[in-house]
Amino acid sequence: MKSLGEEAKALIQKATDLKQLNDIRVAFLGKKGKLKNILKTLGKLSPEERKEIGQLANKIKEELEELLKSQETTLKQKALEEELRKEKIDITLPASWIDIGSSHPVISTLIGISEIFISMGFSVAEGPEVEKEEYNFDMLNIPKDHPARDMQDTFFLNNGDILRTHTSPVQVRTMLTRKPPIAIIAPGRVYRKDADPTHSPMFHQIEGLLVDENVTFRDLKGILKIFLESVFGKDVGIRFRPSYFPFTEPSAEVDISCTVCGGKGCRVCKGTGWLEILGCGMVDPNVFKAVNIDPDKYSGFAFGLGIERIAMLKYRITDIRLLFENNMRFNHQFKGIR
Ligand code: 2NL
Repeated sequence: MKSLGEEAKALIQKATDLKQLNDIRVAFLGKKGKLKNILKTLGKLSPEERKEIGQLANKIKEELEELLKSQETTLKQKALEEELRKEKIDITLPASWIDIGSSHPVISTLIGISEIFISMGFSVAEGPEVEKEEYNFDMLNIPKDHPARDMQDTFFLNNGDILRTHTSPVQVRTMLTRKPPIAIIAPGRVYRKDADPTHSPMFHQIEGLLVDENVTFRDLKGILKIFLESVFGKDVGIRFRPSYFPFTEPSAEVDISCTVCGGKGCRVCKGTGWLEILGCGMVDPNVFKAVNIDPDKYSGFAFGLGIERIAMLKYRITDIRLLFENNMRFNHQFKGIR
């Protein structure tokens, strides 16, 4: 019985997993195990011998159970450590990239400008990009032989319609369907046959129109001053230069002091200290007549500006084509901007 005990102890210590340990338990201490088999032969012994052997058997049984238990604890601990080692997560590995989109610089500029005019009471008007020559040219006092209509400047469709060359037709449509007072801005895409570092065949414009009784050039100057100072800062220089547009009389072009050199003269302003930023004027009476608004009762001002030009100044972009290539290395630089 003693040698049986030693044999069992040796096996328990050599066991490498919990199943082996359980097999040993069954083989030695089970109902049909080796220890029980010996105890079954005790019938032939005297009561004293039986007592002594019985006590020995109990002692061996207790020792084995204790050993089994401690070996079981050791093996369970080892198994856990092995599991933890295998399942270890390397938290220094870079996380998978979640690509979140963002507003395009042209669109954030367009929204920013729109909000300034909305804050002054203008509402946003929209219209089709495929237009009638009537709305895009005729009603704006642009003569049939005007060079702007030329095939070289305007995209013509086979049915005689065109892609709008400015957003003015939106204001024409508004004046045809609504009575003054009118205070609208018309932001959107426009199209001209032009392509170089500062011209794109598709670009964005915002035009504004205000029509009411007694609207003056002073109202125009005041609105544009508020607008330009809120985009370029309170200290921006502003000047109005006489100009010509078929749809306004008088007309002016508006310059701001150069945003790069502050007016000293640099490459961006070509040494002049000024940047041309928008065109404007008082709505020509011929335009009012074309849309059935009485020019003796009403007056109005209008203005137009290119969004890309403003965005390029704001973000110091020197080639307009970067705005439309949709190279993600370019676009990603505008993340977090509005
Ligand atoms: C520019 C100049 C301008 C207008 C647009 C306009 C519209 C109507 C009537 C009268 Cl319906 N005028 N629009 C007026 C003056 C200038 O745009 O340089 N745009 C980029």
